[in-house]
Parts: sequence; structure tokens; C-alpha cells
Amino acid sequence: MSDLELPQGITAADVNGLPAWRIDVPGGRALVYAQGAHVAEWAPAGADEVLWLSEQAVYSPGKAIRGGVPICFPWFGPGRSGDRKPAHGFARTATWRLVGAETDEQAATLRFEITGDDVADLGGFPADFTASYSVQVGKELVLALTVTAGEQPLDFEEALHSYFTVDATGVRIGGLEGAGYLDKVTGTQQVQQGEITFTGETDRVYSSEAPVTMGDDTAGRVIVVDKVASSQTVVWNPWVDKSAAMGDFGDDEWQTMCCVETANCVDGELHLAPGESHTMVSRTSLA
Ligand code: TA6
Repeated sequence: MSDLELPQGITAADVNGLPAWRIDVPGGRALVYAQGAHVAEWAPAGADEVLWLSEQAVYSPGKAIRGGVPICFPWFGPGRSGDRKPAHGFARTATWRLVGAETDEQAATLRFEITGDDVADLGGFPADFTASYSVQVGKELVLALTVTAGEQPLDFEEALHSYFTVDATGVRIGGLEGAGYLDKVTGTQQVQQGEITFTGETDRVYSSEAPVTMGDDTAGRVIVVDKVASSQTVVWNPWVDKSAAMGDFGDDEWQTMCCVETANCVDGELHLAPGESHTMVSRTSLA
């Protein structure tokens, strides 16, 4: 665990057997694990939890936590080649180093970092890179992932694979109207007509830089995801069969969640020249 001096409002803790930090500041509260710099919980002050965690989640070194905001890097799913392992890359199971922790009147910011030296199995990805991740907790959750190439060029995908607590049988997802998308369930290219509602397994990669809203009448709230330098938005609900097929996902839990992911993946794969950096930002708030 980092020996960084932590300001009031940020507390190191052992949670479910994993090193983590609990954040409790006037603007909001959160829980972040060192493994994957994984934001597992976030809520603005006075509000119910916004992120979603499976009750079947496994908390074990090297196993991605089912829920919260897993960092997908340096590939998405099986990658462009279709054979990259582990799925969604090594970032979400690597132990990120805490390199900074600050607070102001309302919010707390934690800064994490990994390089190739922090990763046991790079899966063929160049070791000469730096990934930095800033987690700002307050009335908004602002996540910024910066990738910097070393002396080799970098080709990579990335996603902040955010799980949200919603009534999936009623939530209305807006902001993607008219956007083209890859429907991974049917393997076809489609164009979004109107709001998204879930009526079955949904796994779509939208080409869009627009903010997305999740209108949840059951919870009486609207979750807003805004973003910077992200050309894809992924929308996922596993529905019945996929939920039953995942060991770390309760059979009925599909009803209580959806993913809206801030990404640069598939056709939005990024290419950095030696020494070049790219920062993607995801900002979640309640309307
Ligand atoms: O973002 C949606 C997705 O790519 C789905 O296809 C599904 O695989 C999901 O991610 C979860 O992936 P994981 O490796 O965390 O089980």
C-alpha cells in the first residue's frame, strides 16, 4: 500500500481482503481499490449509490471486480485481433500505484499510475508506456485516463466500463438518437432510433461523443454521463441468459443495472507516436 500522506477525507482500508481507499468529503463518497484503480462505489452527498456492484462479485487478486468502473486497457473485449487475453486488457487487474491524493472544500482527487513494469503479463503489448488515472470524487465523479507512449508507438483501445444502478426494465437512455452502432448481439451495423430501452440482451458500440442520460423513474433520478476525447459509447445489459452464464453475476441482477461506457475502441482505436499522450475523461453526475 502507498506510504503517501493522505489528507482528511481519504482513508486507506482493507475491503473484502483487498487494499482500498474510502473517500468521504462534503461533495460525495466513494470506494476505490488499488487493484485496477477500480472505483467500486460513488454517490454525491445526500444521494443513493450511483454505481452498481454484483452481490456475486469476486474480490481476489487478478479477478476483475464485477461492477463499479473497470478500466479496459490496452484492448477492449478480445481486442481488434479477437484473440487478446485477458478480456478487456490487463489494466483492471493490475495493481495501480497511488501517486497523489488531494482534497479541496468539496471534492477529493486520487491519482494512480502504472507502467509496463507494474504488469505481470503484458500479452504482447509494449512495456514502454505510462497510464495515469485521476479519480475526482464529489458531487460529480470525474475520471481521466491518460496514456503516454514511451519510445515505441502505441496502438490501443480503452474504456471506462461503468456499471450503473438503474431499473433496467424501465430505464430510458437518451443522447444516442441517430448514432450508428455495432450491434454485437446480431453482428450488424444499425442506427439508433429514439431512446434506448432494454427488451433483451443489449451489447452495442455507438459512434458518439455526445452526453448520455439514463432516466430512471423507479429511482426518481437521471444519471448523466458526459465525456471528453471519447469517440465510442458502449451500452450493455446482459439480460437473462448471459447473467445466468456469469459466475460473478446474480441470475436476476440484470434487472438492476446497465453499463454506459466511455470508450475509444473498435474503429476508435487510438494510435500514439513515441512520447505522445492522450487523455479520455468521463464525468458522471445526477441531473
Ligand atoms: O462492454 C460490454 C462487454 O464487452 C460485453 O460484451 C461483456 O463481455 C461485458 O463487456 C463484460 O465483460 P467481462 O470481461 O467484464 O465479463
